[in-house]
Amino acid sequence: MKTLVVIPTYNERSNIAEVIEKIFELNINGLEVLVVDDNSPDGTANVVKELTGKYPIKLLSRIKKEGLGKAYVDAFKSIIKVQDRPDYIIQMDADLSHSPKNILDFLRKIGEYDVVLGSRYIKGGGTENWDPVRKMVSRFGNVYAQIILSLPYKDLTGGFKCWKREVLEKINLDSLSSTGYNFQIETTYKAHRLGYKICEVPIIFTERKVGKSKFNLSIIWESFIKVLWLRIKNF
Ligand SMILES: Nc1nc2c(ncn2[C@@H]2O[C@H](COP(=O)(O)OP(=O)(O)OP(=O)(O)O)[C@@H](O)[C@H]2O)c(=O)[nH]1
Ligand SMILES: [Mg+2]
Repeated sequence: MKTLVVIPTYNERSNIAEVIEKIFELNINGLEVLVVDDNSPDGTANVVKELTGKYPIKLLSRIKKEGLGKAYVDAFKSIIKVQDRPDYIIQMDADLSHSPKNILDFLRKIGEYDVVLGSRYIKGGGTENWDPVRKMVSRFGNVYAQIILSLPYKDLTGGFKCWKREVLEKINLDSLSSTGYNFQIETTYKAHRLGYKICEVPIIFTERKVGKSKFNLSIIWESFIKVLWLRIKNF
């Protein structure tokens, strides 16, 4: 089975090498990495290029920063287009907030399910070193999306997920409108509506130690509006 770990990056020069090394330390057969970089001014792409001789890594370089959602859509489109397509696609942040070891948990479950969500809000999951405001925003955002969209999953905004390729082929990627983290809610919602089997596995999300957060108010605002819009469109 082939697994592709997709990592979006914007100014992650100080994190990207470590996360890639930790992923390959797991020695998972048939695993490759695709980094989607939005022309990071700090030269993240150069670090990735240097590692391509050592590990099976590909780099998708985008012209400019357009948000996490757009970066993932481009990556997914390029993945399902090629001949030698992966069976499983994992989404993961570059900043070491996601523990590479959880990839093993995802792969254990993905045979039985179509989508596996890394979840901070089920038993065994959690966050480390998050300030109380960030915790509250995340908790509220999840409960809000869960209620408005009638979804049974506890963590809808997380960015550590595993897909069977077929699901990404069935979701109309051009119909996804989220640029920020709402992308995570929107894709899970679409998979759920298509009837795919989704489960959650616990993860501990650790606040980034280096690099700058891209979290901002417009991301919260986008989610608030777009979740309502998704509901209205699908009544
Ligand atoms: N390609 C690309 N990657 C992005 C963009 N925005 C964020 N990312 C990446 O997406 C991942 C998640 O972004 P973060 O800034 O870590 O968001 P967060 O985890 O909610 O916030 P902090 O961990 O508090 O910084 C990281 O790997 C970022 O580098 C973007 O516009 N384009
Ligand atoms: Mg982060």
